[in-house]
Amino acid sequence: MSTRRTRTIVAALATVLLAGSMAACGNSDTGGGDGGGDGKIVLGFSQVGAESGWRTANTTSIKDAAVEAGIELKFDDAQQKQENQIKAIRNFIQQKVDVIAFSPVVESGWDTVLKEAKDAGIPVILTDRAVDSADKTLYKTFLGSDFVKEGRLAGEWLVEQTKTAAGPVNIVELQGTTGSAPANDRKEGFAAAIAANPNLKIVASQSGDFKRADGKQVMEQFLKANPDIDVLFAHNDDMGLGALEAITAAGKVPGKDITIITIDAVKDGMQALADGKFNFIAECSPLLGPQLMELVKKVEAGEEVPARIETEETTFTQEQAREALPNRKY
Ligand code: GZL
Repeated sequence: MSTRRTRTIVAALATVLLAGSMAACGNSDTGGGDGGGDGKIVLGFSQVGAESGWRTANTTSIKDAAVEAGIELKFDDAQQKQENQIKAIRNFIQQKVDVIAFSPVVESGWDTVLKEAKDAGIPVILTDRAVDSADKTLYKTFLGSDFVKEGRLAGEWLVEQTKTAAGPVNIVELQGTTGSAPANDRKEGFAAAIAANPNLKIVASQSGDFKRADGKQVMEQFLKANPDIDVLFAHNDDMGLGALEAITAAGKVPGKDITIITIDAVKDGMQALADGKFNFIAECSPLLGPQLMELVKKVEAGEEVPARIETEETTFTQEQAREALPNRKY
């Protein structure tokens, strides 16, 4: 075989191997993957995972908005592991993307990799969840909800609903992912709202990791250990929906024997609320894609952006859920 032909085959093999190694770096969808050679802005996005209906809707919003905005999206699903997010961010730095955005699965442990992005001259946008870094120059802005407020609204509704209750009101709490901003902040907001009412007692509180199956499992434990549960406060709809199964299996009527308060307002949660199985939901909108893409264009162009952009959202009672359901986008 001629040397030229051998060289051609070797070069082809090397290209295939290189492409394979890039794809093997994680659960990444590298979009066009041409590094923006066509003049498009290239955004590297590290997503928490696919743990809940909220997260699925958030991913759809981001992917659709990138297409709409003409932005090349390199998307990585970290499967709820911080080490995967750090790996993905380092990958994006190596690929010299224009902007990095991510939803940090937990609040702590980001300074080193965010400093690497800063040293590489790549702006970072926090999306959905925040980090506890003291150095605010490590990211350009934080786009997302006020989770303390969501927890407070949930607590305030319960205070209003129980102000004529005679005896103790026993509450169990399904927390979100341990160490995550939404779990920490929702817990803080709810506790602060009920603090002035000593009859409102949190008798058990444990993480269900924002997942339906874990919510069911932990609720089963709560029911075994606490015969008189009056209220469930779940940090998201998915854990509340899992808990519904455990409550029903225990022969109790959700929404009546046990009042259920959740956060998110995804379609399945709103349906449970409309059906009377949930009693109140504080909304947490996942539809961050369009705002994120506008911010990406601004920071890429070197424009100033606000340090904090808070998502607008509301709350729902059973009646309001029945009215809102037909028009819900997620
Ligand atoms: C909140 C988001 C949370 C949702 C959960 O902005 O980070 O993570 O409340 C999701 O449903 O898993």
